[in-house]
Amino acid sequence: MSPPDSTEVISAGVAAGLDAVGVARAERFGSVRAELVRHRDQGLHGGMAFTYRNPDRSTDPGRVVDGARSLVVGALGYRRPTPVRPDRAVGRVAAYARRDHYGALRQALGQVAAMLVAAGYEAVVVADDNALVDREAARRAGLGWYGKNSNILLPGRGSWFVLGTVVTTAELVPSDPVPDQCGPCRRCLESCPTGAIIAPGVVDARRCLAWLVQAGGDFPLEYREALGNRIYGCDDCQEVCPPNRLLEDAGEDASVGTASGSEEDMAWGSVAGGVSSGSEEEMAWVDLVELLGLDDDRLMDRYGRWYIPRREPRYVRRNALVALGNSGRGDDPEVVATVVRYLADADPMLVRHAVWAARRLGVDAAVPA
Ligand code: B12
Ligand code: SF4
Ligand code: SF4
Repeated sequence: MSPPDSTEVISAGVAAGLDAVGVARAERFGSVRAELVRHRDQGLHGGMAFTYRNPDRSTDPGRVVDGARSLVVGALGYRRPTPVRPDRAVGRVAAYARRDHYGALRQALGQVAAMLVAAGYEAVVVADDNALVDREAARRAGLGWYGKNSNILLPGRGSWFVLGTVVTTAELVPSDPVPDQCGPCRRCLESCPTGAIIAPGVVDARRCLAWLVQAGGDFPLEYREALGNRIYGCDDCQEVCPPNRLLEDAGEDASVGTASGSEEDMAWGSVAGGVSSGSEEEMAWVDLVELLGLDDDRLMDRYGRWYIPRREPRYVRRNALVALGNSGRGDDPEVVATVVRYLADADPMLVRHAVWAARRLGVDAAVPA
């Protein structure tokens, strides 16, 4: 079999719709394994499983493909401008969760894997599936550097990218690493609404809103106000980040828009595979009264691709009730009627969040004594 050329493989990734592609040796991620164990020992993982479940496995590409020699790592840009907030009680969805960008990413990486398989090598795609720490693969493949908010930033293009890898037995020439470019900036640490970035590069998941909306149980009382109108994900530490802001202020998106799509799609980044439903406004801003009126099936049809504990729709409702409480719309009869309905819900957890929302909205009279 003829040895594959890194340049050809990278070009194939770009042709498949990826916005950046790099190559790394498939060595163990030794220091990351130690970080995972340290985070877990100190409780910073907040009970998450994901890559923490088995640090030996998620830091060893050889566990994905026996005899792995190289990683081909791809980044796909997902950021589009957040539409103006509608003038009603709405919940905000973080940019990465508005459409199925992971599906699009896997599809593009799948084309790279198919090319390697056709050349006689083994090649397996891993992306956001906990088999490998994706950011470390991206750092090693020279796609970017670890920001102090722990995201990988691509030089000149910022962090609005999802990341994934093809683990392969092919021997490829590795890309050069990217040096740190945060410099003295500390904006993400200073702007996190809950102080979750406890040191440069270290996120305490117990305080991180992006984790708390995905965690089971009651939403912690001390962070309910800080949750604001978010119902899934949190973008604050990326929105304040100067490399991201520079691009937005210039009216450009981080990605180059190589995939097919409408003119608007092209201008605001690639949506390879075009997996989307609903307008940008509907995907970014969810009408809370409407969401809280959906039955389980319809709710999961719309939001089932999110990470929801044990796939129980009650957790999406829990987040929506907190956001409704924070909406400041205690004078809107539909908002009040929704909260009152949940005060009598069969699920005690939702009743507790409805009580909190009623008090926060100043409609305490609705709460039974
Ligand atoms: C668990 C997880 C989470 C958890 C924990 C986040 C975290 N920081 O680990 C929660 C639910 C909070 C989360 C949130 C988000 N996530 Co997430 N998440 C993951 C997941 C499944 C594993 C991450 C992991 O293993 N972390 C392990 C810990 C130890 O690593 P770390 O915190 O990143 O720490 C590293 C650096 O800090 C660095 N480091 C160590 N010391 C120092 C010191 C300095 C000075 C610096 C600068 C760095 C540094 O080394 C550490 C080890 O690699 C990956 C998917 C995957 N399979 O890899 C996606 C992933 C990391 N998430 C992603 C995204 C998009 C997000 C959100 C932006 C989503 C959102 N808008 O809500 C937020 C960002 C929050 C944040 N600031 O990190 C993307 C990141 C893309 C990118 N460009 O970096 C990933 C890679 C998914 C993907 N495949 O695209 N996520
Ligand atoms: S995602 Fe939000 S809560 Fe988590 S570290 Fe970033 S700004 Fe803080
Ligand atoms: S806000 Fe500043 S410190 Fe934080 S990741 Fe961006 S450039 Fe780095």
